Amino acid sequence: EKPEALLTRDEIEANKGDWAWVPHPTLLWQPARTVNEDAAGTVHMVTEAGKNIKIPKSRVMNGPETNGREQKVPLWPLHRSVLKHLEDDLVAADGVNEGIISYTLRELYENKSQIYTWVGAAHSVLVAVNPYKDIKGLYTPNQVRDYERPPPNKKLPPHVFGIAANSYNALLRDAQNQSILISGESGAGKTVATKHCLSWLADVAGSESHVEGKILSANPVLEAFGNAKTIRNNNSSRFGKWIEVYFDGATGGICGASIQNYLLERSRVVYQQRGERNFHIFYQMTGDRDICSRFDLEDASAYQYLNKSGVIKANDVDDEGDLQEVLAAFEELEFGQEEQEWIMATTVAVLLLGNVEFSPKTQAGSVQGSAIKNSGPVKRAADLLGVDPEELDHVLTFRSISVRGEKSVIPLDPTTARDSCDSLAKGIYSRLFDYLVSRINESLEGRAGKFIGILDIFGFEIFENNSFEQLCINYCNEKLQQFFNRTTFKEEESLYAAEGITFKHIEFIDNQVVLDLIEQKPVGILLMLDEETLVPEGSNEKLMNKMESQHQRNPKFQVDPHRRLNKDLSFEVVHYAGVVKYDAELMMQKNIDTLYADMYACCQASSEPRLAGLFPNLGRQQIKSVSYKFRKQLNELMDVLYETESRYIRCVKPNNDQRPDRFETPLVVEQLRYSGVFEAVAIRKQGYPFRLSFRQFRCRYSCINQGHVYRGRDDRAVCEEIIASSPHTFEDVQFGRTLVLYKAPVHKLLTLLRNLALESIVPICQSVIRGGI
Ligand code: AOV
Ligand code: MG
Repeated sequence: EKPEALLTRDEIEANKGDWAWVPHPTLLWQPARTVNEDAAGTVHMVTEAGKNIKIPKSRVMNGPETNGREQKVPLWPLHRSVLKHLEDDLVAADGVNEGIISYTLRELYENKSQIYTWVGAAHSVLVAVNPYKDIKGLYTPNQVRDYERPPPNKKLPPHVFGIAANSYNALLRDAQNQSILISGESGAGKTVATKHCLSWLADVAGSESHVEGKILSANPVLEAFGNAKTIRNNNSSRFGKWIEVYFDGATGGICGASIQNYLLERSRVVYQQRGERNFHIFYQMTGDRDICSRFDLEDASAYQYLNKSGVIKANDVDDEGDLQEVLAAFEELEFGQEEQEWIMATTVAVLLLGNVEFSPKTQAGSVQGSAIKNSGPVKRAADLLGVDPEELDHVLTFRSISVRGEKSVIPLDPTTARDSCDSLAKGIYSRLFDYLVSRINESLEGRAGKFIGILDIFGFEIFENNSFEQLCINYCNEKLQQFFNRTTFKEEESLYAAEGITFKHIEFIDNQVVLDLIEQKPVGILLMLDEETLVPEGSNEKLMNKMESQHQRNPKFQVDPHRRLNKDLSFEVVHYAGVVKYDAELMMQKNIDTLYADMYACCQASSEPRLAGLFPNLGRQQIKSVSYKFRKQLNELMDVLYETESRYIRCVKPNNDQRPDRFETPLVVEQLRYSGVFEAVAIRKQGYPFRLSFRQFRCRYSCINQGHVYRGRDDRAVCEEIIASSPHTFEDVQFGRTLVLYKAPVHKLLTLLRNLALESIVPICQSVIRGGI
């Protein structure tokens, strides 16, 4: 460990006056020093850059340290010296507040290209800032090896490999299942982090059967069918996933894996916002000559599902190269030739459904349903799907309904026919995606032994318009946040118990109230939605009224008092990460996952057994809503998670333009709030966030008692003496079984004393630090 840059005595002199974080227009916070306070109650301060500023005393609040949600702008105290040596660990930084945390991340990112930082000494929470560029030497085989076998005397920097390595070591040591929860906004780097974890595990653990190669091959397939260019990310995952990698307890090798997928964004098949694309696979296929001739495909611009958003070629997306990867992955995963053919044929059929045109059929002057204008796409799609073309034509233009047991057939007008054609396309595509996942799972050799699970799932979302999808996503994030808080706090308490020290019960924010609002039986929002979806006369408006009367006294649920007058169907939920306004306008429609019975039956009767298999016989009660299915999946996931030891990667994106070397502090701080980093730090801060082994403490701080000779003595005794013999009073230092534990004020004083000591004895101390004590 190299000695840190030190303050000179002059600098320390110049630092007289209390330092604090004060607001800054673009950086959010900047360090400034108090010069004096006038009689009118104004505090005069000087910023680091030498600028004079004045702040009304009423805005100067010294502490308390916040969880980042304080509305009033406090001045957080700091000592200037702490900025001179930035910590790898946000909890070890002086104090925990937006100022020091954003300053640390920004400095590390901009000046050292260091994108990873720990939150807490346990190295179970990692913040990763997306660099949007390749950082040389960060993921080399040497790096892989370092985290596998840390070289003695080398302190490894925070790294995504560190998270993977800690999980793997804990799995082997404790024979306990492990989890890595990766979160962050769209484009923050979750999927890249997932790949780094998987590739580290594949490299280090390996396997006898080479199953790790298959695990890595699953990715190109899932990304081709489940990722798309969005305005936020050129390779955005439009589904969530949980991957369990299984290990052989005896050899430590990988022996299998399984993947669970969540909430594919099926609406993208038929519609994309301007500037976005459909799923990658469509462009990969329409861009390949061989595939085009085999399936009689045209250029992407010929398809309605691809030519409406204005983008066909996406930057940084190599459709041709990626297709080759997909084909190679199919081979690796042992998908048969004929099976691959079927997957492509089904994908083409989906595209063709988008090109079916409906024209109105009039009878006696009024529209009486519709007729298909162009028979080409329907015939071709029917052929590819293995269904009867006339039957397909019929289910696209008519719907049978039963009224009091009487069956009848009603014609669909062109708009309704178009919509139901879209829902067929979405229904087939999303089932195809499920098929791919389950086939990949078959190929990954199933479950045996202990696992490391990796969750790559959508982070908290607040958009201008939020609907059913955001409600599901944010509900999921509430669940994960609760898990995070509960386990972080439990981990803290159990460490103190293991060290045998006394501590106060740790307080933490539990978001059960919001969770109840969403999921409690029978009146949680999602349950009321399901209920309304089931009743024949249900409507979004009735749902809104019911929710309002049910939850009007719930502080986490808010509606505009004038909403009925304005025919406004929106409500707000106070989430842990902020208030989100949801639009109930289309909630019911979005919650229904069933195709019209005729369409379902048509697909079920397909001569293609694989397609027919995607449409199994359903009992009536089995027809479940999207929300039902997601809640069930999520609760199963939570049950699994609570049985694991968990680690977290909080991915952060530094700007909204996917650009390197641009760190926008307010954007970063907002994401840290959403991801609960401040909360984690706050929980850890309540206890003893600073903890060093006796040996580490001794090496670091023996220099503060100059003249004392500790050679040949027990580490613990030396630590106790360092504290006891200092002329300063250290409040609240605890000596546990293996660690010295203390709080921020002690850390601050120790750092200051060490800096002063090192300054006067730098030459001696440097050699001491290098050689170890
Ligand atoms: P996401 O998974 O969090 O978004 P990705 O993992 O796809 O985000 O990352 C987005 C892009 O950021 C990648 O395509 C890379 O170009 C870049 N990137 C991310 N991490 C790194 C890294 N460690 N080094 C270099 N570049 C990186 V979404 O799936 O949209 O929520 O739904
Ligand atoms: Mg992703």
